[in-house]
Amino acid sequence: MLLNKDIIMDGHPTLRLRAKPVDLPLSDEVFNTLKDMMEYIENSQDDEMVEKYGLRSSVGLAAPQINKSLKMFCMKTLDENFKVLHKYAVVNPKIISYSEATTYLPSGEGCLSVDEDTTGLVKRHKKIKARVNLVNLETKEVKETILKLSGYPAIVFQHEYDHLMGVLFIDKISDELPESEAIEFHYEED
Ligand code: K3U
Ligand code: NI
Repeated sequence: MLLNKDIIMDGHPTLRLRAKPVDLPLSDEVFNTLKDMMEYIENSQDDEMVEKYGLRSSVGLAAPQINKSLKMFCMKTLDENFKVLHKYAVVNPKIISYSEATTYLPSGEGCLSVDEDTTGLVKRHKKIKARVNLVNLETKEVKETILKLSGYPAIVFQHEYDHLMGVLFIDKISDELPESEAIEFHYEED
């Protein structure tokens, strides 16, 4: 089971590498790593597990963050309307097109590999289209898929994708985003 101590922090050289493509078919080792990454995200969204293990809540985790320089990440989040679940274990993704229109999270982005107190506004494409290999974490089946995402899930995807390129959100923080439209999203429904 992955814990906070397994996550490397800004300053570690692995976070600045371009990750290597994952060999397909998936090895058992890589498959088990993806399962561990998704388990971390799910545990981090469970109040009891957060309390018990002191986890930092997250909606995504990329392999470089656990010191594995491989092109793969997991994400699990609802869309901004709390309607559609976007749960993906992604291998060798490539963003093939994106909207000119941009957006950002008005509450700012954070990152498990950056000090908890650091947040910032980051301009992201509002819509993206990516070619990915989606891994079924029950069956180990891998399916090449075109993912079309918009809004909050697209922001999470771009944040994780950046980790595979050696880029952190702190590299992209802007003070003002006049030409972007803030996404209407709140972490908790009260
Ligand atoms: O954004 C976070 C969040 C946590 C609980 C509920 C809702 C949101 C926490 S930070 C996060 O999830 C990072 C994870 C990282 F760094 F490992 F990739 C991903 C992320 C943060 C902000 C915007 C998009 C993605
Ligand atoms: Ni991050």
